[in-house]
Amino acid sequence: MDAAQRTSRDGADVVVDVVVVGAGFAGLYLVHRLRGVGLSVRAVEAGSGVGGTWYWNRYPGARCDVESLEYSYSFDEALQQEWEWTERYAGQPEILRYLDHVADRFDLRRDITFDTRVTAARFDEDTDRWTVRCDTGLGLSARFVVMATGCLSSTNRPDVPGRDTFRGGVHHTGEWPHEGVDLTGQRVGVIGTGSSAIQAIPVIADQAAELVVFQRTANYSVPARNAPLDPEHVGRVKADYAALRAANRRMSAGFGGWNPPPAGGALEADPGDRRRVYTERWERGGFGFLGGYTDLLITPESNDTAAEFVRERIREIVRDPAVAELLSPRQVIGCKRLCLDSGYFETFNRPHVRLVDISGSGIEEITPAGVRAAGEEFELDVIVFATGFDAMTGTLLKIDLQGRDGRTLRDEWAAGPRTYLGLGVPGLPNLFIVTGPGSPSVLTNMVTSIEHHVDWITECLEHLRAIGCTRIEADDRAADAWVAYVNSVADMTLFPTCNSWYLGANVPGKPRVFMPLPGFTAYADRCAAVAASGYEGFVLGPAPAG
Ligand code: NA7
Repeated sequence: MDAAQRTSRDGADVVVDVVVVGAGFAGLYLVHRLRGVGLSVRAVEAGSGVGGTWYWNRYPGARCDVESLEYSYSFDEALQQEWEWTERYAGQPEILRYLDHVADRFDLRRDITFDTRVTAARFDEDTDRWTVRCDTGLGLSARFVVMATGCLSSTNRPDVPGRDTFRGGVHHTGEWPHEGVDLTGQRVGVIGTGSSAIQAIPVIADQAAELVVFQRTANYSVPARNAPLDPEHVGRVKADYAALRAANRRMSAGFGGWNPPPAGGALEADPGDRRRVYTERWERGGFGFLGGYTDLLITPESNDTAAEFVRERIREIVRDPAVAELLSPRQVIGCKRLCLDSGYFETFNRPHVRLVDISGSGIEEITPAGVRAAGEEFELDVIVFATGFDAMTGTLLKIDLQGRDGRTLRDEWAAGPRTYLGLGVPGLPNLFIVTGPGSPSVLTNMVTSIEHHVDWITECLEHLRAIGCTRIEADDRAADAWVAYVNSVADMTLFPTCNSWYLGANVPGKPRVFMPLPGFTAYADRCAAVAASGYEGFVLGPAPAG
């Protein structure tokens, strides 16, 4: 039965089987997939269009750091054959065009409500249904809610003294004005040197009269070597696209199935061979740099061989030795997400670009005229906050989610996110999270993880329908065991050794918990085993009486 034909429940404007929150890569595929198995679905999206991350992140130079032939849906052979990516790494406008195309091609927009933000949802134990409330007053009733809210969708705007006194323009990379910002001839300050800043800085430097970069922590970056795609390479991939997708699903990060395999442990190789491996991978560009050896994220001494190789390249590229030294990261390489760049370090050789070390006392103050830092005042016309996101949990916790017995997500996660498989939360029945904390998520090619989760959730809902169940909930003990497992895996790696957003360390007061689970393949096998066992670790409930 079509959603619109149903009688309203509890005064809800929309009554469906499933409410999906968000219309990015995950939300779009959910609408398509759930519809395909005969479930009625409504997606609610805060933006005026589809795209999620790629709708909001329009800063200069915004580009994906996973190759376009891999960072794309695999669920439809005709789609992946017909879409023509132009570059090795797609820029934001091209990815948004792709997602618009997907929305049109599969007629998804008719089941998406735009310009509407979900503010609250409450589970009714008598009916096993959620009531969902939105900022526009829209109310929805659904058996299931799927949070396709993205991992990097709540911006982190540090509470710097005087932040609102600045007379010029202030923009965050993650909420960049859609009409663009003309930085020609402007004095621009960029706060932050994460992935967004590293992509934006060379492009901003081309436009600005002066560029001041405020760096709290130096970051590793390897060349992207972005270029137009070679038609022969595309032809070879498309001749057997399924093989690449299958190979990627057996990779621990869900991509890179075409890269040469690692050459064993880094310390087992002699220094000459190691240098050759790093040089080849540096020249090829991309994340494959960290795939040279198996132990780079396990053994500190191995990691340091790769880290030192990058520091050498920085010293080679940057002419001023003092600036090169400041740009040279000291933490474990790969501990914070590795960045890919197009001329980042080279930009600091330009006479109008200045690097300011704020590792000591941070940004001291924002004044009407600019920024005070490192004991100096910098007069600026525009300040760019490239300060990242309240990652993985921020957006979920902004929504007032209340499950059974008054249990709320905010209470459940007060000490850090607690999920089972990253998919379900105890106390919140019939609610699923796509690429949630406790799943490989941001450590992988997001599209691989999204497709995996959407398929798993869809098959789960089909199963519940087949056996006549109206309720599924992650078991408390299963969630505790899962959190312990995620921590134990993370503790085997070097990930917990630095202040990354994976740990929530970038947001003051956020519980310090390593949120994603390293290793896509083992995780996918575990999810398959859980499904095959009849959803072990979840409690399945019968239909409520009446
Ligand atoms: P990131 O990677 O979180 O980077 C944010 C940057 O902003 C980073 O250099 C931070 O320094 C810096 N930062 C954050 N807060 C402050 C304050 N208060 N003062 C000064 N500097 C600050 O976000 P991005 O948007 O670049 O990238 C996010 C992901 O998007 C990326 O990993 C890819 O997956 C795509 P810090 O290192 O914390 O000292």
